[in-house]
Amino acid sequence: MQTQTVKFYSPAPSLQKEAQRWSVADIEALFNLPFSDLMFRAQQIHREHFDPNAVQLSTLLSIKTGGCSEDCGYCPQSAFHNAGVENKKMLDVSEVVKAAKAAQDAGADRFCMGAAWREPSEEDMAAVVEMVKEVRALGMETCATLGMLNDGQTGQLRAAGLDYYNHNLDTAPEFYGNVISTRDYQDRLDTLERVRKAGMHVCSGGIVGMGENLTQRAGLIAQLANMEPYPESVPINNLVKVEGTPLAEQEDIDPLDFVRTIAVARITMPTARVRLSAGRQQMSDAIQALCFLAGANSIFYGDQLLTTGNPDVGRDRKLMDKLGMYPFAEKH
Ligand code: SAM
Ligand code: DTB
Ligand code: SF4
Repeated sequence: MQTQTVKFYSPAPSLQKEAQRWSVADIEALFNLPFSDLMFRAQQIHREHFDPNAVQLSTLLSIKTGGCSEDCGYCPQSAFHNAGVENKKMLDVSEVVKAAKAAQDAGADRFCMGAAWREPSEEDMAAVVEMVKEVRALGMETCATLGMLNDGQTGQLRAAGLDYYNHNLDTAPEFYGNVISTRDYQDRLDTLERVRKAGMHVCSGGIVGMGENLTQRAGLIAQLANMEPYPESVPINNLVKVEGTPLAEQEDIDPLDFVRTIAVARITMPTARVRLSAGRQQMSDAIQALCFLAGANSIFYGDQLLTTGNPDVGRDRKLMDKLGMYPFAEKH
């Protein structure tokens, strides 16, 4: 299946309603609603903006794995930790295109290329630009997550046809220092602003279950929801605990608190694609179903995230069938 034009599946920023500023207290109050009330509000808002049974499918590929110079406490690819991830050189463009075609054949509409870099070098950029051009030529939406970018780099990626740039805020500003010390929160906000200025869609979210308290979880959502405009894609990751990382022994959060985070993201960012992201392999079908009910309408699709596992295509197809859900791109 090859198409020439690439459709944007997320509403353009101009379609987002007037900005609403959310205080952390407002968001905490949402988290504290009775579960059924929270779910009902999230469903109402979800149905105003989206087909509630359609799910957008993004496939991830790690184009450069391991040996990263940052010290992010959750990440198996950091050179500061010993998570047993083998350092690999960057994939060839042909390998990336092959993986993208396979993802497209399996039904994915967006292909996200991830690299374990603090920021890309000039040489890295030349290869990534080629990858973006070729993946886009397949008729897929393109996304990349390469670390911090300067203005020249955002321009290069936009010119190559990059649709989305993923750069997560990860957590609230107040909790950030507990997890990462090699770059600060403002660096992340600056990169996101450059991405936006260059005309690309923003994909930004975070991780729950790193030991943050409820106010800090609300603080992450407030940061995202108060961006003007807020991100078109919001990945909500449940921490994948990898042995050898500082967060390996972190206590699991109650799965219903994860569902609540999805619902609060949906309510505060009504037109965003809220992605039920890392952590699905460890999640029951029932909790995933609740996440969809809470307004999640996107997943990572394919048996691998970057270095850790994800449900395979067969399991996800079965889950979608069981729930009467379908890939967004197949019906729209
Ligand atoms: N190196 C680039 C960066 O950090 O921006 C891009 C890749 S990095 C792996 C992308 C995101 O993956 C991180 O910001 C984090 O939110 C998420 N991530 C990494 N390890 C994770 C884990 N163990 N569990 C959940 N999410 C994780
Ligand atoms: C995002 O928010 N989650 C993805 C993607 N963006 C790049 C990454 C999850 C990584 C999970 C750990 C791993 O597989 O290495
Ligand atoms: Fe490097 Fe990204 Fe992992 Fe941080 S999250 S250690 S920047 S790959």
